Amino acid sequence: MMASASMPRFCLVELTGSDLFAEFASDVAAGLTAEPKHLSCRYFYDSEGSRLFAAICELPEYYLTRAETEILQVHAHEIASPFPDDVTVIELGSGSAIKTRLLLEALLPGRQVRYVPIDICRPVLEESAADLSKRFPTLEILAVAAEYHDGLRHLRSESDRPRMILWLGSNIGNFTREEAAVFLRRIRNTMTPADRMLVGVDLRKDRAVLEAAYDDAAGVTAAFNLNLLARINQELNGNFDLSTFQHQAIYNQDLGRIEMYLVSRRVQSVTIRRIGLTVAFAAGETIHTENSYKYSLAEINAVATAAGLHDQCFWQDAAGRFSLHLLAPWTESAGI
Ligand code: AVJ
Repeated sequence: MMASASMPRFCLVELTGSDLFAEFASDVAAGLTAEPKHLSCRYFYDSEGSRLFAAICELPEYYLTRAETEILQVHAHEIASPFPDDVTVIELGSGSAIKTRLLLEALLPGRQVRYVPIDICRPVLEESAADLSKRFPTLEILAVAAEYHDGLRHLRSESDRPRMILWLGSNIGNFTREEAAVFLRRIRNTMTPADRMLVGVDLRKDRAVLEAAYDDAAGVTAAFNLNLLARINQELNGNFDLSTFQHQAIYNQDLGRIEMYLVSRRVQSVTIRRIGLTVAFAAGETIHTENSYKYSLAEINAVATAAGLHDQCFWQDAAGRFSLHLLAPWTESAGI
C-alpha cells in the first residue's frame, strides 16, 4: 500500500459487466422488430449525444438544469452542513458535473472529500474529472465508467465513510415510477444510517412549458433524438436517412411523462447490415425513444417510501419547477 501523500488523486476504472456493443446490437434488433417500435434512451449518450445533451442544458426552453443549479446556488451550504468531516460523494450519471461543483465547494472547506462520479460516457468523465481536480486541488477523484447497475456494485465498496449519493438532473425521469422505487431500494440497501441520497426531480407542470423543453426552437433536442439513428448507421452499418424522420415530444398528462418519438415521414424500409435486419416503416409510424417522468410531491413521497427512504428535507427553485430531495434510510426514529 502506498502512502497517501503519493497516491494519485485521480483514477478511472471501467466497469462493464457485459459486452456493450453486443447489447446495443441486440437491443436495436429487438426494439425495431417490436410493435410498436422502440429504442432505449440509454443509447443517446455516445460522444456526439453527450455533446448535444450539454447543449440542451443551455437552451432557453430547457429549464431543468438552470432550476436545479439555482437550488444548489441558494442551498448548497445548508445541504452540506449536516455532513461530518470526511465524506464520499458518489454521483450517478454525473455528466459534466457542473452542478456538483457547487456542492463540492460547500463541502470542501474543513472536510476531506472523495468524489466518485459514475457515468457511461468515458470522455465526459475524463473531462469533468480534469476540470474538478484543477479547481479543487485537495479533492480525491475515483471515476467509474459504468452503467448504473454495474456502478451500484461499486457503491458497496465505497463505504468507509459517510456517503452522499447524488442522482441529479431528473435522471430518475427515465424510469417508470415502479422502476424508480426498485432502483432506489437497491441503493437504499447499500446505505448505512449516516448515508444520504440527494435526488433531483422535475415537477409536473403546464403542458406547453414541458413540450417546449423537449422540442426547442433551435432543434437541438431534435438533433439529439435523431443522433440515435446516426449512431445505428455508424456502429451497426445502417442506412437511416435522417431527413426522413421527424422528432416529436408529447406530454402524456395521465402518466405524467414526456414521450419522445421519431416519426417516419414516409413509407420506407431501412437496412441495418451488421445485424442483418431490414425494417419497414409506414408513413407516420413512430419509434418510441424516451420517457421523461414528471412528479408531484405526493408521487415523490410515494416512490421514496416504497424504497424504504424518508424525505428528510426538500428544496425548490423560486418558480417551483424543480425539486431537490434529501433522502435518508427510513428508521423508526426518522419516521416520527
Ligand atoms: C437526462 C434524462 C434528465 O429527460 O430531461 C433531455 C434527457 N431528453 N431532452 C430529460 C433529455 C431530451 C433528460 N435526462
